[in-house]
Amino acid sequence: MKLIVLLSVIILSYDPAPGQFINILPTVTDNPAAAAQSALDRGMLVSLGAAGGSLTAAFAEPVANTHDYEIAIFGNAFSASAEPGIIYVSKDINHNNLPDDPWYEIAGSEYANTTHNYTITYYRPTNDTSDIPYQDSEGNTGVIPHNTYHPQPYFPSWLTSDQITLHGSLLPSNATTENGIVVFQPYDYGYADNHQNSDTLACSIKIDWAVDSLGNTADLDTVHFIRIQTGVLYTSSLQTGEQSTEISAINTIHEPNALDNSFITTDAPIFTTTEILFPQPLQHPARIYTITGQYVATIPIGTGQYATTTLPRNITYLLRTENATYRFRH
Ligand SMILES: [Ca+2]
Ligand SMILES: [Ca+2]
Ligand SMILES: [Ca+2]
Repeated sequence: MKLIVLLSVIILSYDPAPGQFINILPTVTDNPAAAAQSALDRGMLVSLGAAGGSLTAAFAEPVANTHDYEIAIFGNAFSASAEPGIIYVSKDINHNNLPDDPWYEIAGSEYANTTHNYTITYYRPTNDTSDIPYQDSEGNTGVIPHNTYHPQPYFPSWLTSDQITLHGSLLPSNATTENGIVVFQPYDYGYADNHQNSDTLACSIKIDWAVDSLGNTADLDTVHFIRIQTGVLYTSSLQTGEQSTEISAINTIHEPNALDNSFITTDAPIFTTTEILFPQPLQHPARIYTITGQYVATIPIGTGQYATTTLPRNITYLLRTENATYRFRH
C-alpha cells in the first residue's frame, strides 16, 4: 500500500487558455496563482481552458525518482469524458527555487503521435459574449464558442493584452462519435484529467517517463516542479463546449512509514488563526519551514496544540510531520 500525501504543491503560475470555465474555476480577483492555490486547497477544480492552457507548481519537497509511480494528478474525468492534459516535470538544477530550468515532457501512451513545438494564439473577442478566435502553428483556425450555459467572459479577465500565445505540445484528438454522440475516451496512461479519480494508478505517473526535446529519456533523479497543460483542441457550440483539462489535486505518492502504520491522510491537523491543533499528541517532532525551505521552528513530541501567534504574519509556511507535509498561511 502507498500513501497519498495531501497539500503537496505550491502553485507558481496559472496560465489558462480561454474557455467556458475560465473566470469561474477559479474566480481570479488579482493574483491568478493564489486563486488557483486557494481552489485546490478547498478541494475545488482549476480549469486550464482550451488547448495550451497550463498551470505550474512546485512540490513542497523534492520528489525522488523511485522508478515507480511517484506523482498522482486528479481531475474530473468520468466515463467517456477524458480531457487529457500533458504533464511536464523539471528539476531545479540552478538551485534558485524558480522553475527556470529545462522542462521534460512525460511521454504518455500517445507520445509518438503528439505534435511538439506547438503554438496557439487566442484573440480577445470584440465583446465578452463573443466567440474567441484562435490560430495555431498547424494552420488551424477557429473559435472557442461562447455558450449560454456559461455566460461569463471566457478570455482571462486579469490579462490586459489582446491576445495570448501558448507553447507546448498537442495530442491527437480523442473525440469520437458513438451512436451519434461525441465521446472522449481516455488514453492509456500518462495524462491528467484522463481517467477517473477512483483509479489512482491510472491518474499517476512515473518520473522515469520524462523525456527531453529529442524524445530521449531525461534520466532525472529528482523533480521540483510540475506543469500540466490542456493537450487537446476540440471546440463545440453545443453544451459540451470546448475540451479543457481540469485539475483537482496534485499529490506525491510515498511508501508508508513502517514505524507508523496508523497514519491516514484524513488525520490532518487543523490550522486556526492562532494555533495548530493536532488530532492527537505528536509522536514525533514536527518542524515548520518557509515555502523556500528555511527552518522556522520545531514542535516537540507530545504537543497537541501549538500557538502560532509568535510566527511572522502573512507568510505561507510548511508544517512537516513524521508522515506528511502541510501548507498553511498565517
Ligand atoms: Ca531553477
Ligand atoms: Ca473541461
Ligand atoms: Ca475535465
